[in-house]
Amino acid sequence: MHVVATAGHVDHGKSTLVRALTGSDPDRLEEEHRRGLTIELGYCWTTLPEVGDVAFVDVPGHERFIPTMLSGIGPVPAVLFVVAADDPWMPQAAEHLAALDALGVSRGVLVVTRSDLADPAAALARARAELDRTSLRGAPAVAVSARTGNGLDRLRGLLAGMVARLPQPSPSADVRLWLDRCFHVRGAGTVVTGTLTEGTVSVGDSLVAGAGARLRVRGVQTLGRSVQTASGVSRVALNISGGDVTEVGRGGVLVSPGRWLFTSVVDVQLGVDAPDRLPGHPVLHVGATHCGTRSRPLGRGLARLTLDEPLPLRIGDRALLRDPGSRRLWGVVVLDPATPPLRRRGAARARADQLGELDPAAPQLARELAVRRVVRRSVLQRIGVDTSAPGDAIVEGDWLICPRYAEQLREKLAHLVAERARHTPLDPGLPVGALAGALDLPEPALVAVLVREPLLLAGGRVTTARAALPDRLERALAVLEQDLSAEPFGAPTADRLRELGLDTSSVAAAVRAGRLLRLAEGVVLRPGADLLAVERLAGLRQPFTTSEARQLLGTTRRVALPLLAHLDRQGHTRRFADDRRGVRG
Ligand SMILES: Nc1nc2c(ncn2[C@@H]2O[C@H](COP(=O)(O)OP(=O)(O)O)[C@@H](O)[C@H]2O)c(=O)[nH]1
Ligand SMILES: [Mg+2]
Repeated sequence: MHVVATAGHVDHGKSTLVRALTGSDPDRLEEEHRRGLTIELGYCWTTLPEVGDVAFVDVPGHERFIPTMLSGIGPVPAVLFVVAADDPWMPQAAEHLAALDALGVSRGVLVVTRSDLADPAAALARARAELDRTSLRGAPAVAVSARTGNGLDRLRGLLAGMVARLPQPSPSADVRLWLDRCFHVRGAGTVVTGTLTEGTVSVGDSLVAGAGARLRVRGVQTLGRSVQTASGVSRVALNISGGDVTEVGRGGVLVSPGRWLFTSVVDVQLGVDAPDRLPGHPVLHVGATHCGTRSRPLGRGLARLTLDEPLPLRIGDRALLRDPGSRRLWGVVVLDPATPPLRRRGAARARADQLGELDPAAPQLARELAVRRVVRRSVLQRIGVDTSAPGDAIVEGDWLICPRYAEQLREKLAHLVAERARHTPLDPGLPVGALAGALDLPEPALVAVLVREPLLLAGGRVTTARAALPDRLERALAVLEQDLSAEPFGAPTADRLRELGLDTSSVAAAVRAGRLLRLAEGVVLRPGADLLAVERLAGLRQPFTTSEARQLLGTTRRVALPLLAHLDRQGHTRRFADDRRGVRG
């Protein structure tokens, strides 16, 4: 299916043209008939040879219904621009065209209708000139009469040609359905309608409205027929149920669960036609909805908008800002729906520099990371960044760190740890939690993943492996290491430690620095001795007794008992009820 919206001044013949093309009346309301005026959006459809179903969203042309008109064209990328042959170029034609231009709508057909009433040449020339100044430049044009039917076949041909060239949306895309109508049907419950631009909705699906409200799709209709499933582009009517169904209404939005970020603060690029001084409270029109905003200029055609209500927005979304007072409107493109706060002086200027690096048409992970530095992968996905190929980014759980920023963090980390070692050589190293705070990282695990030689992580602290210990301690450790390389499980006795000048606090410092492995009070081996023990014990007949282990490792019970207990704790060995053990794996 294809969906095309109408546009043009009131009374220029839009609804009549849709009726002539489809055979049904887009004006459904009694009031619309009485006043001869479209008030609500109307929907009709027809079938064109070669291209299939084409649905029309017929919009009101009257100046009072501009928000409704914008909700009609918001999600629809193609337009039937209608002007009357017997009338001059009119204000709402200009206003509609400005809106289409601001939204970047480039697919359309220009129709000069009512051409049985006047020669269409002048109206055509004027409209042509107006369209050629906008995103609709070069749109094909035709003169018709809805009354006599003249030109309608040619119009059908142009329409078919236009919709055949529309991009094919992906049926697997995340669903975001802007609701343009909502009503209650006796027996069925709540029904909402909208233009599904991409993705697929099926009976039984869960959808989310706003922050958290979960709904179930009980029925799907498209073009008046009940279907199991509908994919964009489609006009759909959904019968929905669920606890929060009363929260849903016209101007609402239904989205795939977990795939969208509802945001209240967005940074946007302003169209070239934006006024130098933005009004403080422009109205944002996006999809089929609109909401109040507060605007803050960031400089160079960029602004931060704070929305009155959170909306599911993605990078690259096109929207309109409108000043209801002056009726001016201009386009915006969403650059960032997951913004950092601007607290410090000069933050807005720095932010503008960052935003200048981003490409809303094709967001790239590397650039997004360069700007955001540390960000959740799930957030990037929700705002429309493909994170499937993280490249040389640092990945830790859901977090991604920009590789260049990671280098800066590593330098800072090394500096902090070196400073600490200089100030308190007997108690070097810093806990990862404190380092996360100092480096402004959201989680200690992100510190751990940055640790690289010569730093090392031991017992939740980051230390420097060598050099950080005082010379006296280094010399003692060198002797001890020699002892232990000859007898890896011959832990030094209390006498030997005393002889080397290694008191309790020196031993503790060496353990913290990762230079000794502590098994129990006063029982230390070289780091890695535990893994060496596992390797040797695996060669024993399993399970083995404590005494078999002690003999194999050539050590005493003073060492063997805490060593085996350590291996149990580390999960290398398993202890059975009879006190024998087996090596795991
Ligand atoms: N003679 C003639 N009248 C038309 C034609 N198209 C529309 N009209 C009349 O123009 C008036 C406005 O039409 P309508 O479709 O409601 O305009 P809309 O406000 O743009 O939807 C109605 O009285 C129509 O009957 C046409 O091709 N020829
Ligand atoms: Mg109408």
